[in-house]
Amino acid sequence: MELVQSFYEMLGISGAANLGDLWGLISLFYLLLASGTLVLKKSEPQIEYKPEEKKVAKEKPTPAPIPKPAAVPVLEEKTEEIKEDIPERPKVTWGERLRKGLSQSRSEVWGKLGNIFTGNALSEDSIEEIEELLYGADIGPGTVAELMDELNEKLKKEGFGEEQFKEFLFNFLSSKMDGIQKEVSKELYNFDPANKGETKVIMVVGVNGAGKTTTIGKLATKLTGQGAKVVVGACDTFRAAAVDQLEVWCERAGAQMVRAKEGANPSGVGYDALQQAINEKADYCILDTAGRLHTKGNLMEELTKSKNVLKKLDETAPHHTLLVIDAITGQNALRQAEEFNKALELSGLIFTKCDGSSKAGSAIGIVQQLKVPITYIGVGESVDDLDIFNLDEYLSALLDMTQPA
Ligand SMILES: Nc1nc2c(ncn2[C@@H]2O[C@H](COP(=O)(O)OP(=O)(O)OP(=O)(O)O)[C@@H](O)[C@H]2O)c(=O)[nH]1
Ligand SMILES: [Mg+2]
Repeated sequence: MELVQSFYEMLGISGAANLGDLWGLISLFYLLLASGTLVLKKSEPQIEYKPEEKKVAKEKPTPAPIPKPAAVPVLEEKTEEIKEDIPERPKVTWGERLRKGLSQSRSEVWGKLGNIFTGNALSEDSIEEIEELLYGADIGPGTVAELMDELNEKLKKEGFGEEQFKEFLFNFLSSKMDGIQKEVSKELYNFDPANKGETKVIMVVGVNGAGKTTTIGKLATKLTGQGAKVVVGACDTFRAAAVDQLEVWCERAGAQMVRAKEGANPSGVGYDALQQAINEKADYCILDTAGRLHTKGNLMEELTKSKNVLKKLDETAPHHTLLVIDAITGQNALRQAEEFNKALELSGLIFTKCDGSSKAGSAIGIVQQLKVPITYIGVGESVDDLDIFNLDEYLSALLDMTQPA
């Protein structure tokens, strides 16, 4: 109180100080103190942004939480589910390739034959149409005459429609080839490991461009795929490109290739290839010969010589002499086959390009005439477009029937 009174005197205020004045003064003091603190706080510098702190935070990211072990099986289950959902690309089967390949032959001849049957009795004109189509199908005039005789008998029967006609054709054509087709040696397409190292020689012949080299490439691939060791002789010494083409196929197939020594003749290459195959205990020795016209006597003689020279190394060689025929050749194919057979005693035929516009009938005619079976059939240029010739499969694809069980 005395302090208040002396404060009054200092300021020249008259009158005695009381308790209210004291409290008023204390309140004023606190008010001044509070506002002073506020002013001081406002004038304080702001805390600066420290980039270092941020950098540190960037370099050391918060580690990802360790997954709980319990979550692992759940993840695996999910993966399996996804795998199951992805559809596998369907593989084109041989049967499908064959049917597709023969589609032109079907639409141009064999399908047309079926369409003639409408359910009613056939007119004379329709029967003539059938005969004409068959002549055009290259099955040979003798076979057509025989077929027509049998067909005329069948036509007299009630209810002989398209289905019965197809069945009749199937049985007729099959009976012409069946016995001969049974003679195909299995070793041509089935490598038997029990015969490992017993070199089988396959000599491949034919006119120019028939498909010999391509077929050899496909065949070598089939055999090496079964674990066989294959040596291929490049006996086409006329064209350098022929050797290059064969080399590409051999590399793909994993087969060895023997090429000509300088100045060597084709029979020399065949001899060298067989020698190498025997030395290396190869399972197959396949010889690719140069294409030639069956009418060129000297070239046909050269083939006979090439075949005979192999006997110096193995008197049973060649074990198979296969003629490659371009299916589109038609009736001329029979002439070719006859000449090659005369010179070489063919053991088998290979029909190539059956995916083209062939009438497909020449195959039937040649087998019947020469009594030589078809071993392989080619329906395209890719490696999978060659397979064993199966008569039932071939005829049902040609006639668009389901294959008999
Ligand atoms: N569409 C089709 N083409 C084929 C088939 N087989 C072979 N070819 C093709 O026919 C052509 C001739 O085939 P090559 O294998 O060179 O015939 P080649 O008999 O060795 O010929 P040369 O050695 O000249 O006598 C090539 O373009 C092959 O791709 C087949 O089955 N279908
Ligand atoms: Mg060739």
